[in-house]
Amino acid sequence: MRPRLFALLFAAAAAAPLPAQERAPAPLIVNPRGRDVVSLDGRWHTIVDPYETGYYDYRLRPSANGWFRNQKSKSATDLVEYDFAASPELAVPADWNTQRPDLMLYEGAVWYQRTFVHPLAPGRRLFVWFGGANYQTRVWLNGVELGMHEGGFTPFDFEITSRLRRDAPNDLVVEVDARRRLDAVPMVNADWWNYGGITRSVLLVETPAAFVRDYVVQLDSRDPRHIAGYVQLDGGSAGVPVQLRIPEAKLSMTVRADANGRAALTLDASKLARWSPGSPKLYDVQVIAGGDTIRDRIGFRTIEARGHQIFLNGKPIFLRGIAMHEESLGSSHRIRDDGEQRALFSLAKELGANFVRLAHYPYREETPRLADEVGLIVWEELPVYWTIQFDNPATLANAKNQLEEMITRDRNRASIAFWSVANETPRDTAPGGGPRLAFLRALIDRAHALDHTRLVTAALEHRYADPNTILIDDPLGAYLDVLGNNEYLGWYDQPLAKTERITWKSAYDKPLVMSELGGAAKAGLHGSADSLWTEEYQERLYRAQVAMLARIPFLAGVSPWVLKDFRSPRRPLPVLQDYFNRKGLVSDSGQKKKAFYVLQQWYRTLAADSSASPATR
Ligand code: GCB
Repeated sequence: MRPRLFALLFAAAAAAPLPAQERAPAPLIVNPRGRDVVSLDGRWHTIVDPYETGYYDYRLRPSANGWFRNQKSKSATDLVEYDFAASPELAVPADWNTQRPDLMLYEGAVWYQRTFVHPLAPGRRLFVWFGGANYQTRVWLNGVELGMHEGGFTPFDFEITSRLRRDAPNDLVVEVDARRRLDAVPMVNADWWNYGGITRSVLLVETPAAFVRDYVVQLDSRDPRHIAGYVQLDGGSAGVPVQLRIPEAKLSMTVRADANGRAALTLDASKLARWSPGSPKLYDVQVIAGGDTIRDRIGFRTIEARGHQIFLNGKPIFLRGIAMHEESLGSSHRIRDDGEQRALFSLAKELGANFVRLAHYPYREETPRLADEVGLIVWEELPVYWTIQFDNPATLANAKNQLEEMITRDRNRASIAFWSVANETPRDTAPGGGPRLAFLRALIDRAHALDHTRLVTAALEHRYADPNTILIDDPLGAYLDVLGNNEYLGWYDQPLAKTERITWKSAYDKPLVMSELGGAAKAGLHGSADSLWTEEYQERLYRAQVAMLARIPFLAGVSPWVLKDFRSPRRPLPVLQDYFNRKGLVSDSGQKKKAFYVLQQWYRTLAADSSASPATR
């Protein structure tokens, strides 16, 4: 009887509409670390829940003893079948997969629990902010659901002012479900490890009653002698004076917020030094409103696409790039701190890069800040990868939400030049377009509406017009500012000798970034330059690619695939792969392969030459 009842309830729950509180959270608090915050990082109690026992207990019969309430048995007959306090701990922020061998391939639900004490003075507000948790996250405070978030790589927050116990420990319970789903973004199939868990920091953010929720302080793309932007206040803030200060440049302005708490900013920027990879100048910026002060470090630069060139601060630039995953050198886990990300950026710099493609999803919030600091131009990407449900409105709403969170989070970062809306999404079968084109156009429009100071791109696929001609004519190209294209001549697309005779053509007068190219090699495997998997073959492939790329007249940059070997469940070949994609220029432990030096040599030559395109020399 019971199992049957449970099955019925299970089916009912699966079909039930989402209750009201399961909306996406309110607009983000931008730059939470710009004010004093309390970190909730550390060891959290966890329960692995493959059958979603905790969730169905909540949704179907939200009993007094449900997991979300973190209850203890109150009497000898009070049945409580879980115990957070006695359950093992996991580190936050970190993926769970690499913390315990039994979790390496786990993709279900894990419940996290911790307590905190936070005395909050009357009139102050408190938020709990998550830097990112993969993939679906549900949060309860003191037994009350705060909400749910979908998407593994972008931040979200909940206000907890009225739910907080001011003088007693508060119970924070979080369910993270890493299951891949057909309607999700990304979908079920991807070439990287599906790292689950609270992979990024959790913060308590305390604010005054009226506070700075969001702000944009960027050069006006139409008139870069000025800063144009706005400050958005939250909480009864009409008429509140809002001040923007850049002390080093002796710049300051004050304006009053309108009835919606919004204050438009314009400020003379003619004396500000421009940010560039060679001179990554950042200014201390303060936004002050009522009792709230936010500090940031912001760089100022322009980025444009004209004809087939990209211009940084009005000068043509060739992007000497490298693509990467957010995975650490050495231990190969989801990157947890600045040090691990810096190690990847240092390698990119050693290669001679001025550009990084942060594939295939938004990285930690701190990462574009590091790129600002070290001087790397960034391509940031949404995980709209391969095939997703382009005809599903809920999938589009989800992708749009992730796009909005990414752009809202990062649009004050000078390093970010490109918003990429997709990677290798196959064309619609109808020549004029179909659901895929409509879906991606909606994302492009949204990106342009949210930010007119950056270029929108996507990594496209090409086709052969004839055996000697590759044509970039994906209908999506018409809507992009810059074309990305992935090609694997010499690897998936054989033979390598083809690179000598191929001519590249484009249907668009737009810059092209070759967003992927490459081939695999097992570090330390030496042999014939005709045999796949040897360092010598990969080296030969890079030489042939460089020779071909240098002949593409509309090429504005490259980001070969990939900086470091990375974990992927799609790569099982024993000895050669062992569940790693081996297209890295360095191995997972950081050992440089021969091809690294080929690319480094090319980048040195390019850096020494000021002309913007290799094809013009
Ligand atoms: C691609 C994908 C990338 C893969 C790569 C590969 O085209 O964009 O995510 O990892 O190919 O190695 O096959």
